[in-house]
Amino acid sequence: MVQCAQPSGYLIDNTDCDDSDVSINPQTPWYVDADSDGFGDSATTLVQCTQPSGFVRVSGDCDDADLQINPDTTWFADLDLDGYGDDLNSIVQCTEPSGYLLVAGDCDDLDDTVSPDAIEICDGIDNDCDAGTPETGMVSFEDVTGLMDVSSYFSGGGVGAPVSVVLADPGELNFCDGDYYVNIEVTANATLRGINNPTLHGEDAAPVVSVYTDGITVRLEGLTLSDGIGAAFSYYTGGGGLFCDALASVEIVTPSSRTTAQCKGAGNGGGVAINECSLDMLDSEISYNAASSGGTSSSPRARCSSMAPPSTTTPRRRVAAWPSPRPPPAPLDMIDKSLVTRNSSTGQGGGIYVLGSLAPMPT
Ligand SMILES: [Ca+2]
Ligand SMILES: [Ca+2]
Ligand SMILES: [Ca+2]
Ligand SMILES: [Ca+2]
Repeated sequence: MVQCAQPSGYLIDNTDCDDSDVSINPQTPWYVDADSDGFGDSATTLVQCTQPSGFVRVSGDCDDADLQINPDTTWFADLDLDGYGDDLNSIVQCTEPSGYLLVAGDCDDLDDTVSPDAIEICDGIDNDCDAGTPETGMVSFEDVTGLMDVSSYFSGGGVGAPVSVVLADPGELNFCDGDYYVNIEVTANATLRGINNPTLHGEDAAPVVSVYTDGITVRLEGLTLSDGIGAAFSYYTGGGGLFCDALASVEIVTPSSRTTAQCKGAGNGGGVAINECSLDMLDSEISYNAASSGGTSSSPRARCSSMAPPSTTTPRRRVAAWPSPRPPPAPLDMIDKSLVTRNSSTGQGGGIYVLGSLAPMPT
């Protein structure tokens, strides 16, 4: 417009290259954006109207050599220092905050053994931060040195062909969900724990769990013991699920799910038989067992209708071996909140048989 008086909204200066944007004019600063993340380095500027190549209007890039780092960057806290941050604990800023990472994915940022790099182990915890990785068929053992995977000791058994394992190490043996075909002799203070209701099958070769070692305490939690067959003690046989013939203490307890002995041990005490052993049962179940006092059984289940001696020919595999302290057995014979049902016997003790216990109880 050419005229003498200045019209409203007009200037003498005609150097504005973008008259539609009030922020762009000959005094506009442009910031170099070497990593092309949309944020420029405020240390290198050009002031001009038109946008220089490689420059942007927005400054604030604290690292112009890394396009991952700019004011929009999300940093994840890594409290346990395992190299993975907590998705739910983050900060958005350019400079790296102390104790934060660019990598998320830690499902437990208070446990450095849990991260996407960890290997799944049987412990009821999602170790590898992938809920799709099952614990099925896995077994772990925990002692003073920590938790280790011992699945291979138990994975070799199958229907009709159980493996024999001697648990000679004090500690806790954890079975995750699944079926295990095994006869276990426990010779040290130990807890055998089921996580998510596994079943241990004795496969008519021997009791599922047997104890012959004086002075130890054995605890069973959350396990179903199935298809074991009784062993011999004194003039009797029995204990297809649990057989204890020692001055030992056995506790069958389970705070969350029931320990169930569904073994059909022929002889006396289809499910549990103890001799001199202290037995303490809480919230447990002994059911569907059969026993007889003769060479034949009244078992309603054919698989358990015959008696067999404890397996002596199968080489026993050792989980570990070192001497354990031997406390005196606890005289704690009691049965509380437990179900003993649907057991049958032509002799003594269809479900439980006690011979020479420290404090004999009714069967
Ligand atoms: Ca950058
Ligand atoms: Ca972490
Ligand atoms: Ca972690
Ligand atoms: Ca786990």
